[in-house]
Amino acid sequence: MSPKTAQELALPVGVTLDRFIMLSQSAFPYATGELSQLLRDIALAGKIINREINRAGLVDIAGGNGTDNVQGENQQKLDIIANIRFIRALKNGGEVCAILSEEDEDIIHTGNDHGKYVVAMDPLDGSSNIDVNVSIGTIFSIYRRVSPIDGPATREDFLQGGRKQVAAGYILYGSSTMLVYSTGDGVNGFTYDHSLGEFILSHKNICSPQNGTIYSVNDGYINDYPAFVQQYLTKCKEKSCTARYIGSLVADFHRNLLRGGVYLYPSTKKTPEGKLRLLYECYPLAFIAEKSGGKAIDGFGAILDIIPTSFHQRSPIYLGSSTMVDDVMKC
Ligand code: FDP
Repeated sequence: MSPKTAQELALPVGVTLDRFIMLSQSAFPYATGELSQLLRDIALAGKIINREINRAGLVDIAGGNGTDNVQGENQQKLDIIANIRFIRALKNGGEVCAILSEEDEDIIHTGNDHGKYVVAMDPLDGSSNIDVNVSIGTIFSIYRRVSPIDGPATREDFLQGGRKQVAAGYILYGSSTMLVYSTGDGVNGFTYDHSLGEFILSHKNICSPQNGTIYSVNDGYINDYPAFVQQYLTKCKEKSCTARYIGSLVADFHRNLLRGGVYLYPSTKKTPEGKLRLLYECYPLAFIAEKSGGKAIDGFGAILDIIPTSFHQRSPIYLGSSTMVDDVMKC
């Protein structure tokens, strides 16, 4: 066996998230560093939640808490923990004046009225998968506030519309933990290295495949879907496309983003407005989809063009590879 070179013995670790954020910021001479700090705060919260999730089977933090959230859904203990962890990290960071969370009815004021940003988030998405050790995620969306600095944040800060997001992303707690985000200029993915406690750039400039073969939908509700969706799904089956549905939005979206595919959550008879929440599920993932070259629609037009009217409003969504989303639209 030939001896390894010094380079082979000590392979570079790669670019850490911190370094990447710093390098990206230096490309904008007038950047103040506040958005950079905010992204670091989100990464920190993600690391803490990752730790909690990893020991969920060992300590009493798995399972339902016996309470309902604002949507009337059963809260899992980890939903509550993730919510608290995120709010605390964003409050301590100081850049965010207010937060909107899936778990809370109204705006959460952080007390940092000088903060320029507001964050809408789903701290732990796919909660029905927590107990069975299946991938779950965090989704976040960042806006520059429109209300005057040094006063309290207002509804308008959160109801600006998806095109006004300055950054968005998700953290996937899967076979490895990944942070994927965009500040509008490309989409980048970072894998968490537990031993270093750092997110390392692993997926540079992610480009959504233009087409794919995967369709992700809850097939059990097919009879409740609108006719055009039933028609599209019949076509997928005729073409022997691959059905993949984890039932965890971040995981399903992430797989399709890397492999090529479409995720569908249409309106149903039970949920005529769709199930997924516009502000902290649809907008951020639509932002990532578009910035990576994919598409996201509600069946009529782009998700990002929907004018929001309330914090917890829902929307049908079809998102992923552009050709596949176009095909849904054609139906
Ligand atoms: P969950 O209810 O487990 O939180 O956002 C809600 C969500 O999960 C998505 O993550 C997931 O894609 C979808 O709902 C699953 O809904 P169905 O069980 O109705 O398919």
